[in-house]
Amino acid sequence: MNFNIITIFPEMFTALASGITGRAQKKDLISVKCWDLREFSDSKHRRVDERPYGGGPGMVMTYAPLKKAITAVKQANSTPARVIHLSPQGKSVQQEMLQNLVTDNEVKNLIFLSGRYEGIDERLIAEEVDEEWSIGDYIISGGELAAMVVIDAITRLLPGALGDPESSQQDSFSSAGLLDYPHYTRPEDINNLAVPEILLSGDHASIARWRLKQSLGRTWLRRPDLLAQKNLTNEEERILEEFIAEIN
Ligand code: 9WO
Repeated sequence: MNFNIITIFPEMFTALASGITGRAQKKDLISVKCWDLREFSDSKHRRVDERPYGGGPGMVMTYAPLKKAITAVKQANSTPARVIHLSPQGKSVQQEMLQNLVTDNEVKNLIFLSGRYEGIDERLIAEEVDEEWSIGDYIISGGELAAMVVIDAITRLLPGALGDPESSQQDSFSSAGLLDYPHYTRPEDINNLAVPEILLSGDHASIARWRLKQSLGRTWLRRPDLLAQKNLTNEEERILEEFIAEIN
């Protein structure tokens, strides 16, 4: 997957050199290319913003540099690119849509527009943006961090990006659509808080069932909205009922 980011803060994306996204870049599973929007400005002072029509506070990112940058990125890629604007007005990013993007294998080049100031001239969005994505209902200072969140989430889904021990199938929201079960490691005694006995038993089938019960139970308690979207098997229903019966 090729990630292109159009931004006035390209240096922020050095964060992706760490961890799984860093390793994926070294393995050539992904590329991360930042395009400094100011380099596409025709003005002497490399301006990319102007005051809003209609007045009000702040500045708006102008059409021309963004249009030139998008054209340059598309020319640099041999196959079609999808232009994605990170914005609170977008559709909310979900694990399933990212999984479909990777599985369908249709788009290999993504262009993320990371807005700053008060936002982007609406005509650029109308003419050039294919999709608007939101990572959640909060305002941050610009689209860069949102782009990095999405890049990280997509990268984890690419075959070979995770080492065996990290296998993504067990994550929260993996194919199962359930929250994760609780984890324990050494030491066995911490302030008299016990490790659940079953985890010390060596009985792998029972451990797997206990973990599923915890996942179902925590999702029921904390994210009933997620559970409502799922069709539980009869066995899962039984295990969840057990969890509920065991509360107090
Ligand atoms: C500011 C604002 C003020 C009052 C009412 C609504 C408002 N929306 C915004 C706004 O969206 N500001 C943006 C800040 C302008 C472009 C960059 N910014 C941004 C992107 N903030 N948060 C995001 C973002 C992107 C993706 N997912 C979540 C948040």
